[in-house]
Amino acid sequence: MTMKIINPATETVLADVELADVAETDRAVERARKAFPAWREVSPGDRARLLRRFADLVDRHGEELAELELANSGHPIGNARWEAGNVRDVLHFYAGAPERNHGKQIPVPGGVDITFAEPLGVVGVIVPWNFPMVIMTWGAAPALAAGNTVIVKPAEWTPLTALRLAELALEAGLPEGVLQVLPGAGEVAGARLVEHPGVNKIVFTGSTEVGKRIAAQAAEQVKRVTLELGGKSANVVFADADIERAAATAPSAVFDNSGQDCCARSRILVERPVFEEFLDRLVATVGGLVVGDPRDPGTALGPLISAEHRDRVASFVTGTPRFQGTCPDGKGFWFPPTVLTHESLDERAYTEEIFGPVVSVVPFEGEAEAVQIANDTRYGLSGSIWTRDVGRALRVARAIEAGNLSVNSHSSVRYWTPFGGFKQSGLGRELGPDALAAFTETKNVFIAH
Ligand code: TXE
Repeated sequence: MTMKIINPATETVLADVELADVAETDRAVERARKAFPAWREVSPGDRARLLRRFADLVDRHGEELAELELANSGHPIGNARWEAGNVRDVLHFYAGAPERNHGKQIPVPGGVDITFAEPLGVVGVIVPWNFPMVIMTWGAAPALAAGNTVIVKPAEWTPLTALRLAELALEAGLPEGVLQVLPGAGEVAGARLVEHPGVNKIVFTGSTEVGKRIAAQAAEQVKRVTLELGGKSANVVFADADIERAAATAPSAVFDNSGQDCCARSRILVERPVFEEFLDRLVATVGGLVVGDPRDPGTALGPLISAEHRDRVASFVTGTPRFQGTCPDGKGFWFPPTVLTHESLDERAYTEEIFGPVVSVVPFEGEAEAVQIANDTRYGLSGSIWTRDVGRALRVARAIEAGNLSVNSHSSVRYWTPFGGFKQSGLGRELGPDALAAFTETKNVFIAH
């Protein structure tokens, strides 16, 4: 079976991509298993060099990768360039790991006790369509650095940058079978990777619903999983904050990538005395956002990934929005940036992850209520706190149940710091030095004198 890959801004067909069936998935696992013993024995220096060479090739082909992502995913060119740079940086960061992935020697009586960090074997990385090359690399780079072989299953809609990265990996000299990209349907190739006993770990980024199913299936074999799931993060603005800056930056925190971002701060909680002022400023900023051709450097929002997704996003906007911007007519899966206020916090648009350019703005009274509303969700991925009071910033940051918080900023992704969710937003952490531990098994060996 093949799948037509569509440019979401123009609806033109970019490619026909073959989808792997169960037999092809099994062959990929066999290749990965075969490549594993030699890959784990590659000396740390050589493994580091290969990953650096891969990173250098990504750097050299950065513009090409950015343009490919722009075409396949509709990301504005500036964002797509950032993504290509992030892939390079993450590869460089983990290229530094093999030479530093030391075990431990712990003093014990009667002998020597050594702790090894062993690679797991074959790692399946199941990737969503919102940041295809970035999320692939967050899983693949530390897994490879730790000595595992990797099979990436990109999302059905967005396999093109992943396939190009696989070619660059081969060109860099990674041995055949060490990094494979296997386009396929989630329920076929994805599900097979999860159930295949030859796959030792699954890294999954996607919806909470599929993530739960994967965790349950993996549990049957006690297969290791890392899960990055949905979010409905809060951006909490206190009355003492720099309101002008908070309102000017809030839109990018939710509308970046047209809201198709698990870290999107899609609930803005504003302290009552500044609620109206904040809302007016927010609407003014949102009104100035350009939605359109992703090739234009002035574009803030590109299209959504597909017609189905656009219709799903639209289904959340039922009443009259407080504000709705404009977007192109005609071809392309467009949706305008939309600001909602709510009569009741039980409304679906407020409680569920929309994954589109729609933001809810809600008033609160005082610190305790801010924390209560922020935590009143099954999710816990990210969030922002705006205040000039350092004590309050720390109290609220400690009280919010989320993995990545920022104070007077919306920055939550740096490749050298840990990233991941509380509650139903995920399990385990990616990025940073700790991610390596997610791709190794600790083994302790005692040798008697
Ligand atoms: O995700 P899926 P979808 C959220 C967001 C979005 C919603 C649906 O709210 O609107 O999920 O998106 C593969 N076994 N996020 O339907 O289905 C699938 O092929 C194994 C948040 O696209 O979870 C794809 O590669 N794999 C999120 C990947 O899982 C399976 C990013 C994600 O697809 C599978 C994306 C199965 N049974 C969506 N079923 C985030 N955390 O950023 C599907 N897949």
